[in-house]
Amino acid sequence: MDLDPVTGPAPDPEHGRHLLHEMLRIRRFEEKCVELYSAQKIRGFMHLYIGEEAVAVGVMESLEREDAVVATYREHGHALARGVSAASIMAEMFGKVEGASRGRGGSMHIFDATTRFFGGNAIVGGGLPIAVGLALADKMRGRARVTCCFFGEGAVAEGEFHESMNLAALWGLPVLFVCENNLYAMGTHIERSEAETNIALKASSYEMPAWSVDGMDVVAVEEAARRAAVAVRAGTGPYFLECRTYRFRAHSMYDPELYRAKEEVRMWKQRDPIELFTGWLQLHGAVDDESLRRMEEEIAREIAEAIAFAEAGTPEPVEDLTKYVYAERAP
Ligand SMILES: Cc1ncc(C[n+]2csc(CCOP(=O)(O)OP(=O)(O)O)c2C)c(N)n1
Repeated sequence: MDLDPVTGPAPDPEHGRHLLHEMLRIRRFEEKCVELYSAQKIRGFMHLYIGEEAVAVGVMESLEREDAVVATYREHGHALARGVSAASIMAEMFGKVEGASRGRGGSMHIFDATTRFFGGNAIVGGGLPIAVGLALADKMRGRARVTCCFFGEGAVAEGEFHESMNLAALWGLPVLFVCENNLYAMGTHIERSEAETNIALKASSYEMPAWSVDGMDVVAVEEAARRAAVAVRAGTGPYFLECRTYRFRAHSMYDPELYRAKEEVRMWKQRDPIELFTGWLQLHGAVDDESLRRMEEEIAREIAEAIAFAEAGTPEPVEDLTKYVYAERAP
């Protein structure tokens, strides 16, 4: 199956600026995270989403408040685009009680029930059965909701992927599967791990509509995701979207990146989703230097406030270490 020929209408200028703003927020937030990591304010593992912003931002536009989102350990972008506050994400990474997961999960385990953001999951493929379970609950209770599940192409090698595809299709569950195919699972190129590298084709063998889309083009992603979400909400069962993208940074903060050529990275950076979209908006007169400057200022302010909030927070007390391991008794 080839790239789905998405030819949707161009977004109106205001919507276009919103999409750009969201992508820039993620980019600038994570660039700041790199500094904070080097300063040891953020500890533990950290995986950046830089280069892949168009996927989370485009897909999130197709979702409603009542829908659920399940992501991976590379989820700062998904959380921000879903509406989890930058402050609670930053406080989480600082290990503070005020963080989304009380500072217990760190970068990889951001949860926020109010925005129905169900992780943040360190286990490759681990979010898939969770999403299927959430969708099963919606189906059993007759709620017309979508559960959107993001995962990398590395998850396709997991048994959980196949079990989840099978049950979602067999039971007609309302899941929007979004595979973020950035070609590499840590240092392993997809061609070294998959006999069939066409992921949408694999998914379609489970009897669900499956399409590939240019994951560097936020307009194309949004258009494809809207179509998918409408179908899922209408009760036709699961839908699969493969977004072809690329991470510009290393897998995590501890990766010397010896497995890919600098030239390949350079080539992909020419398709930077933010630069592509900014150029497109400029071409259509939707942004100019002044509006871009204001957008950057606004984002910088939001991030500075998030850092101040995280700095001022309280470290999770050691006495509480065993708390929440099991659910507290219901009142
Ligand atoms: C079940 C499991 N196996 C192995 C790992 C180690 N691991 C962490 S990230 C990763 C690669 C996953 O790649 P992909 O799913 O493509 O996501 P990406 O990092 O590219 O976003 C692996 C193998 C893990 N976390 N969980």
